[in-house]
Amino acid sequence: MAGYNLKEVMNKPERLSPGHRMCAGCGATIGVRAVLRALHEGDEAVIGNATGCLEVSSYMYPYTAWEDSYIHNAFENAGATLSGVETAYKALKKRGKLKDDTNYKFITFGGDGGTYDIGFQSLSGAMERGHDMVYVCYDNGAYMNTGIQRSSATPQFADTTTTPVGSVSNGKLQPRKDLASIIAEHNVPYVAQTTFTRDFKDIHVKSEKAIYTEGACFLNILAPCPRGWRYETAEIMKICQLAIDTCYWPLFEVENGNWRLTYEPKKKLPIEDFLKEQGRFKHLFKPGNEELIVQFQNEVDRRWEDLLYRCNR
Ligand SMILES: Cc1ncc(C[n+]2csc(CCOP(=O)(O)OP(=O)(O)O)c2C)c(N)n1
Ligand code: SF4
Ligand SMILES: [Mg+2]
Repeated sequence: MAGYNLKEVMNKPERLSPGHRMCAGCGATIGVRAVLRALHEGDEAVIGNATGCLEVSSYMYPYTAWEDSYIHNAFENAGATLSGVETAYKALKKRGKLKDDTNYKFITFGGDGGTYDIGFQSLSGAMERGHDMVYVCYDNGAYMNTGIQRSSATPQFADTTTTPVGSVSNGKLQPRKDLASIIAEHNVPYVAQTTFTRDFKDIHVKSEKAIYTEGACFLNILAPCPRGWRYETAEIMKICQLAIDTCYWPLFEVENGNWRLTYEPKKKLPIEDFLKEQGRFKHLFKPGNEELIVQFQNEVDRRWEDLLYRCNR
């Protein structure tokens, strides 16, 4: 984006105010604040939020950290709730029943459990119907709020409370679902995968595109959870950089069916560099488990090659 200025973007008024009860350094809140900074001055948002850490900790009636209108909905229906609100807004506007001409944007946030798994049908329906809204998944790779249970976003071999590592188990059996690709197959105008880079430009540009592209748009944000991933809170930026430099979490966008890489590491790092920073993968580094890391690497490579092919590289 021409003219991106980190200082200017960071100095915009906060739309998720401090004082919420998320853990320090939680990727979910960093993601929400980054997305909402892409709203243009004067525009307002209606926020939908599936149950999860974000909702439980930012909105405890009668208290709220949200500066915009906010609807907490059940796990299953974040997509349906906001698509209904967006349709009602359009209908009222058409009938001239809105008092002012404020421009409203419709943004839903859901965790990976609420998005990849339980709310998947609702998300898929909203995307397929083409509502003018953005669905943002903050993917921390497990059901964190209820005690770190595995979801279909959890990476293979991760130690979670429902895939506990021990004498008979090496953690989760299956590799993670590739949700961004699945949503891209809905023929929506904009899908992107992002996380936190040093200058936050990637997430800012993609959020702005998603919010201001007409139609149903989807953002998938890798949002590390220091508690569930077991790393030192202050290391979040290092973790995100390793996620993209190992190609575990490639940065890409799909605009009207055209796939594009938005970051290509100068040197693709081995997956160990990402895994070794996190307690949930500690067992992979025990003697005798080398083959598991090879398996993880092979899956990362296979998906990366597939992405390069889609991007005509
Ligand atoms: C239908 C239903 N099942 C289970 C729950 C309990 N529950 C509340 S939050 C949560 C975890 C949410 O996980 P995720 O969507 O990944 O968000 P995170 O907590 O990781 O932010 C669960 C299982 C619920 N509220 N509703
Ligand atoms: S448990 Fe994880 S996702 Fe939940 S608030 Fe804490 S850091 Fe964030
Ligand atoms: Mg989660």
